[in-house]
Amino acid sequence: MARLEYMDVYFSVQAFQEEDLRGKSAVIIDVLRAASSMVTALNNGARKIIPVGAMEDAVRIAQTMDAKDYLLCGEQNGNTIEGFHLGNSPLEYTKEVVADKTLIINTTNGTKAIKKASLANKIYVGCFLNQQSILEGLKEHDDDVVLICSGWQGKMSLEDTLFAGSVIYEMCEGKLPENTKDGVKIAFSLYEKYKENLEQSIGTSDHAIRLKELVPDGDIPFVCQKNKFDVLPTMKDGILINFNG
Ligand code: 3SL
Repeated sequence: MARLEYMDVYFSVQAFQEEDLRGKSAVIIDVLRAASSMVTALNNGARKIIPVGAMEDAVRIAQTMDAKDYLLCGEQNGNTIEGFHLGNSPLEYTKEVVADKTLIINTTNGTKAIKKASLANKIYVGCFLNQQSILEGLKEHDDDVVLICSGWQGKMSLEDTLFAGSVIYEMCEGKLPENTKDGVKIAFSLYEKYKENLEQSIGTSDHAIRLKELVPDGDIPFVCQKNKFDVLPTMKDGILINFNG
């Protein structure tokens, strides 16, 4: 069982070094929207996901595969990348589109956080949609845990911090012990403040405002749903699979 006093929260991809994660378990959080899209895709039958840190890597990996087996996915500045099959809205990742496919995904912050976490013992991908599966996964081992908020280009983001806070809140049943790290206290306190109005507060976050002109209206309410999918995206040899699948 992961213990709260050894847990920490990093608030952006740039807030940690690869070495910080050695021997620990990491939960990569990107509520808007990479984690939400990956969790939805795995729930809807995607065979596996290959997260990449750069567009060229996505194209290079695709060239080694049969065209019928993969989809190139992701975003650049919130928009679908030219020549890619799917953007980064979880609403695009339906059964009809993703079942049995390998998804090669490149996003601005989320996939970079996953790649940077490569020294961690275990790497999970989490968001509100699979919160309960993350909590169950963290009960399975004694590793120290870091919750990594992808944020936006080095800045913290409200929605990722709220999810980190929500995980912490559930782990301590709403009563945070004093002997926790600053990051844990910050995320917990923020969640306590906004927990009754999650969708509204995320809907007015910097990231949501930035996305307003670019993405379907349904993205925000969709990503705010808790425990919609029993999916535990787990990295194995550079590939994300559903550990619960
Ligand atoms: O930064 C990311 O990884 C994306 O999830 C950002 S966006 O919401 O698709 O713009």
